Amino acid sequence: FKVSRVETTPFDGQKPGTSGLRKKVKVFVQPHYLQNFVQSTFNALTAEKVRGATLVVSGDGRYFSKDAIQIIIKMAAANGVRRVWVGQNGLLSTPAVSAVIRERVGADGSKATGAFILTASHNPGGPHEDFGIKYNMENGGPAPEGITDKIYENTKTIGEYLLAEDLPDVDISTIAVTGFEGPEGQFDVDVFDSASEYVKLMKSIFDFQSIQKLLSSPKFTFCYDALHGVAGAYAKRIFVEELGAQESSLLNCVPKEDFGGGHPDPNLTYAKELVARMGLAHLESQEEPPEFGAAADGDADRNMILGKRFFVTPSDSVAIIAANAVQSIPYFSAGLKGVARSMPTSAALDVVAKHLNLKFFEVPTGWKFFGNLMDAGLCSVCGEESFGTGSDHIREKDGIWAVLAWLSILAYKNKDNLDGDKLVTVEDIVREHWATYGRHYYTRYDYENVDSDAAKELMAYLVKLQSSLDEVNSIVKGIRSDVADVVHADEFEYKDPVDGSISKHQGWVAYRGFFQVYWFHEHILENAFELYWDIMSLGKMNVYWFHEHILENAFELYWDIIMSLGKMNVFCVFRLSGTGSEGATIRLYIEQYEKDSSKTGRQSQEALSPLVEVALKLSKMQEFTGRSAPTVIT
Ligand code: VG1
Ligand code: CO
Repeated sequence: FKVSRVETTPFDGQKPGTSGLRKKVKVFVQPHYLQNFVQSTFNALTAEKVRGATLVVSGDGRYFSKDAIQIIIKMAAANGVRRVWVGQNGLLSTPAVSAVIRERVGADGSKATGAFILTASHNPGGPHEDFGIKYNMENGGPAPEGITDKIYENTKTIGEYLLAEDLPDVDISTIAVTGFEGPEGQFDVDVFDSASEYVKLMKSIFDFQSIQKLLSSPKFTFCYDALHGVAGAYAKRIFVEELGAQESSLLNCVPKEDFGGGHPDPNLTYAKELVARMGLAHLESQEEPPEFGAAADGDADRNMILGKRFFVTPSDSVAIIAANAVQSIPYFSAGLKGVARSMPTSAALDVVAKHLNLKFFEVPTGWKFFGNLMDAGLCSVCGEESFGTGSDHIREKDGIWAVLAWLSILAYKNKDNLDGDKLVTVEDIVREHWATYGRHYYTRYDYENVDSDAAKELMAYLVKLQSSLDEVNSIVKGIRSDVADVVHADEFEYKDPVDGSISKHQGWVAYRGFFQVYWFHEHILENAFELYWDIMSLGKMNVYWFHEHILENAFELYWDIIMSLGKMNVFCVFRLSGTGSEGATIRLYIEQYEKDSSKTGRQSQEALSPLVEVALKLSKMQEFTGRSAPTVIT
């Protein structure tokens, strides 16, 4: 093949968001649009990551993926890439891409140094819906902000891209290696089985035999919904072929370009069929629901865990996995290196970290921030409130891994009980967890596709409010007298403890009940006040690291503060989504810790309604957005 230089001009708005560039398909199909982004990525990487390198290119199979793969192959060839690895039919889940980068060795001994993942994750697909692309690094994780910023800068000035125009389209439906001769030598496209690497990795982490025993017990019933995303390709291999589940326990497990017209987001709103099957919807005639149900998003990195007529919040899920990992999952038998969560995720994990004396980190939203901690050996299990859970086996969240983790816990808790009268259920495990650690009532309200300017104004209004807490509290008291004062509010800022990079404006957080803590600690430690303000100035959690060096007992003190009131007693968080493709999405996260085990059994919407009411009125949600209700509640 020959290499052509194609002239182009920049497009506005090619800034990667929380997880890559996501836009409507009609935007991506414009001539040069995808090409500009791909070339800008090549130009942002060091030469050895491109010339002579091995790249993975695949995704969740959504509409436009097949065309995009052929374009990227031709551009990779022209840019001097040596090999492109493609999952059969262009399918690889996001966690499988991460596993392939880290684990796969080509027939000639080659290893991949990066990947283009073609997905818009939980966003719908099809000609009128979303497409997306993101770049992952040699550790298998999403490109850090340093790289995504560079990519964005490049998109603003790009004038040409390289293309092997005469390279024929490669058949990606058949497993084979196809070689081509280019001006700089050989170029190969290696189409391989999408699942085998990933299945091998899962088998090395979990005790498949004990899970198989659980799944074959007549008392245990199971159901998995892939929402027509790429998870289907893995679910059949793992749950049915490896673990012996019935085929009929798989729902929507045939990957489709448009996800069957659905919204491939595993939550109580969009995973309708599963929710009904699990007895969580009010249907007239209802068969006995399965004991365990789970769903995945389009690219299979998210998970929703359900018990019979029971919803497990993602924030609880990661805490429960962390609390039980060492006993139940062979990969963790030597202990956890540490745990981490994103800022809006509830503090359920913090409490487990304290009890088990584990290193703990709080990072901004988005999986890229966990990678550094894992590479530095500081974190084994981590999660986000947005149905993302995972571990250091790869550098992405992992939907099927989370299901296998839960099945492992269930298998462990029932290991001597499979013939008994009653199995320990998902609900039993969660309630027992609350009884031990207390419960973090939690909810998230999403206002999707609101006017972008209105969303920015709302956030700016909140930032302005944070400097006049008296005003905030008079508003709060005017709404509900039973809600405690807000004692501090700020924008979350993160300093990466490994590379020192700083991420600002990561969401607006309001805290309650702080002064109590201060007064309490004043009596314990003279410099508590100082320390307390230092903690504030750095934004909650990553303080631990910092203060360890300043004050020996900072860690203890810090935990006392957290434990006495629960995560510095966060009340609400507002942030703007970075994954939407149209307008803006405002997310409101509400949390309340309840230590008293006699009070942990309430309905969460009811328990949180005073806080929700205050947060909505305080932010003037309806005034700014014109919305009287959220699009989705989780
Ligand atoms: C959302 C979630 C975030 C998650 C991100 C990518 O981002 O809130 O926790 O990491 O999606 O997940 P945002 O900026 O829209 O809130 V996925 O499965 O879409 O790759
Ligand atoms: Co996803």
